[in-house]
Amino acid sequence: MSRKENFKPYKGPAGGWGSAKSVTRHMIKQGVPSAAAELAKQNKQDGFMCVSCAWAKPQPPHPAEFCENGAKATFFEITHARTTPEFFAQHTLTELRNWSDHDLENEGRLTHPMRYNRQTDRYEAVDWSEAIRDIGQELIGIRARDPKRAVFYTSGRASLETAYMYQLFARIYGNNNLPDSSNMCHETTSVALPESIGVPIGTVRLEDFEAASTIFFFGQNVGSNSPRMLHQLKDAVDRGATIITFNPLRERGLERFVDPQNPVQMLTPNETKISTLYHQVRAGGDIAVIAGICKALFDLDDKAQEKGRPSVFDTAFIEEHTAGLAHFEAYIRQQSWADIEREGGVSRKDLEVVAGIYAKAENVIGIYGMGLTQHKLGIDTVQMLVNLLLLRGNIGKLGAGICPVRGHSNVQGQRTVGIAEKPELVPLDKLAELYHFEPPREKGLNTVEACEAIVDGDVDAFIGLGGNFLRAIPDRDVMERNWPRMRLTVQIATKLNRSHLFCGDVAYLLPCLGRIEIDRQASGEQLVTMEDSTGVFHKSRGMREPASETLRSEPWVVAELAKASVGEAASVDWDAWVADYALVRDAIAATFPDMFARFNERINEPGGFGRPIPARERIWKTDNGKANFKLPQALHASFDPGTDKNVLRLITLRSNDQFNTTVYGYDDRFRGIEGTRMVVLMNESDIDRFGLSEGEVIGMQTVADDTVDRRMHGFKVVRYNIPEGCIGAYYPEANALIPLYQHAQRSFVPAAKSVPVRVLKSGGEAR
Ligand SMILES: Nc1nc2c(c(=O)[nH]1)N[C@H]1C(S)=C(S)[C@@H](COP(=O)(O)OP(=O)(O)OC[C@H]3O[C@@H](n4cnc5c(=O)[nH]c(N)nc54)[C@H](O)[C@@H]3O)O[C@H]1N2
Ligand SMILES: Nc1nc2c(c(=O)[nH]1)N[C@H]1C(S)=C(S)[C@@H](COP(=O)(O)OP(=O)(O)OC[C@H]3O[C@@H](n4cnc5c(=O)[nH]c(N)nc54)[C@H](O)[C@@H]3O)O[C@H]1N2
Ligand SMILES: [Mo]
Repeated sequence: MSRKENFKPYKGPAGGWGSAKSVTRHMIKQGVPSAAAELAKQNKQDGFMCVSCAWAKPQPPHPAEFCENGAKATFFEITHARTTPEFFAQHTLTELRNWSDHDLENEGRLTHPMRYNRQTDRYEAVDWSEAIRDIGQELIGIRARDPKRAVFYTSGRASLETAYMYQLFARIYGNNNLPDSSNMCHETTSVALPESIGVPIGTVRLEDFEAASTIFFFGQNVGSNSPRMLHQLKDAVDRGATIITFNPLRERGLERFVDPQNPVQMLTPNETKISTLYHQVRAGGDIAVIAGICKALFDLDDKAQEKGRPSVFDTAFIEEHTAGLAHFEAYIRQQSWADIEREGGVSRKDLEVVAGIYAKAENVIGIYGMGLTQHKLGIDTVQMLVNLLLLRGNIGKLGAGICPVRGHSNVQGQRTVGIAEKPELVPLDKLAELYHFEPPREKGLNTVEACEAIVDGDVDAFIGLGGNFLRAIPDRDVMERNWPRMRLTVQIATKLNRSHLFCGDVAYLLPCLGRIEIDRQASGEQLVTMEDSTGVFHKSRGMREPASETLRSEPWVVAELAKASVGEAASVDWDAWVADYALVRDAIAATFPDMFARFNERINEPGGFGRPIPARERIWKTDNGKANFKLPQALHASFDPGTDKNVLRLITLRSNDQFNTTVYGYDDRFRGIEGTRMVVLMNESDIDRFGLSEGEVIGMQTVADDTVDRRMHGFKVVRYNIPEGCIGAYYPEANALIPLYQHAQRSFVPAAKSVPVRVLKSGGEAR
């Protein structure tokens, strides 16, 4: 398919008519011109929760509580297109491996359970009963050899009910090998925040946005990835709040917004300017930037002391609630401005202005995303942001707090109900008591470790509950080569993707219902539940007829696989659970009574119900019972020490036309890139320095410590406003460049936001 390519800066705001036009185009493309009924129910109490991002759902909702990208996600899921057994009869997997991510998923919804036939290199339709029996037998064989040789992956879309059943299945099987998409995402948060403030999740709720006077925005692209938050930001700005953004790219959603649902704003030239100050930090430079703000605060405080004025710090809060300030102060005072400016790429003067604003701000929220978590020192970076908030008591009061913006719609909730490779996070004794089996106590594999184990030949079975594992992980080429060495691969999915094109000896592709579809079981139509980014649980009820009669629900598939492989190993009434999901919710409540007591009753409250977040009440569930100031190990968070000027920091990015590996189209409107995703965004001075020209096609080679040669070709140079020494390319296209071992320390989140690379001219020599 040839597309018109175009690169020119986008002049419009986020939202606005561009958004309205894009929504209409995608609705027509997916053959669902009458999707208005679905959109009206999106993120509503009596409707379904959006399958796109996890942002909070306000109560009462806006009349239309969906955004451009949420609408695209809905159309893409309720599409009229179908990927049928006839389709698979026509195409070998070898052939399909030449298809793009977009073209694979654009074939539409999967309709039948399929088994791979290696002789014909094709998927062939199979009965559910046969598929389940065969997979069950394989799993029994592998379990007899060693139950630790199976991996149970989850992508963050599955409901709380499915996730609870799935983790129980894995544990009865005999391992904690429950890697999750959050291992590539906010696991950094889940390690950093407990050490600092004693909770694994953010402390901010929607009401805090109404009382915040200043909002820090670090490394999150709100206009593309959580656009509904623009409503809260616009309201905050309209009220006079200051938003200060740190991002290497000038992301349009953080600059200007026109509410596409506000007729007055749509018809008049009124845009809301979102960020008051916008600083283009170097990739991996946030520790330095925050250290600079803190340093300026200590200077301001010195001056206040000299003049006998009150401290700029919340000394009462620090005294009563925190530990480690003295060390932190000593560390900050030691850092030189020269180092801070070099590593962060933001000037002392600019950071002093930020510190001046912060010193006067009453209530401050710190928001962040993948720009902080996906670095070698991601944990240190998140903890630095917490340090900054703690200095002025900005955790545990109205209008303030830390706000990690989660990705998938239920990724946070899956962790809450037991999808975790870390056994200490799960009440295993409770599971033992409820289901009469001995849960495994040994730590399981996270995503990076699962990949390493597959490469080492230590995994026999991979079960994927949604997602596109092979496309989302680092070191794609290495992983695709090693994948077929497994005995059994099972993918439970709604749409065909590249992960389904690599098969173990025995391989199945099992199609399931999506969340927007009606889920009918013995006791009637079912609802499911999820947790949003702010720790609030919501119910979700499907409303559309299933894409095919042959689809089964995720709880059904999980229950059948469990029955066929470990049916006798514990006392779980899988059939009763599938017949009535309310019983699964009762089981969740019995397992996690602090969070889910009276689950079935409370889930009907308008707006759902929130889980307890002790740090919100200034109760610190840390080892020492305090909120802790933590010292970073270095001022830059990257693997690249930044000394060789020919090594660039590659940021892998999402466009405005994708949800992770699901590529809706090729237009990244906000960045002015149309018709292609194979681009590399470069600063003008780097283009000149390397003797390149705009539009030239180049390659990249990773600077790595091992012997694997990671290089990719075919990226078109686009002149872009990005700091010198930093370049951008799209995820997942560039993932073959990321080494598996380049992950955040301790959280194992792949360091996808500053991959050290060299530029290769088309001939191949490195520059
Ligand atoms: N429409 C849509 N919505 C989505 C998704 C999607 O793909 N499409 N994905 C979902 C998922 S799973 C997730 S996790 C979230 C992801 O949402 P985000 O957290 O927004 O993730 P990214 O788009 O990967 O990049 C975040 C931003 O970090 C900036 N950045 C890169 N490096 C640095 C750095 O070193 N410092 C700073 N300060 N900034 C940096 C980038 O320029 C970019 O603007 O969105 C979720 N929502
Ligand atoms: N370089 C780089 N790599 C990254 C990132 C990055 O920023 N840069 N981001 C990382 C992050 S934050 C994440 S979360 C991961 C994402 O990794 P994954 O969660 O594994 O990937 P997705 O692209 O979200 O998965 C899409 C597939 O999910 C299936 N699916 C969709 N809906 C359903 C459903 O309801 N049920 C089932 N069973 N299947 C469904 C469809 O088949 C679809 O093809 O990628 C990570 N990888
Ligand atoms: Mo994510």
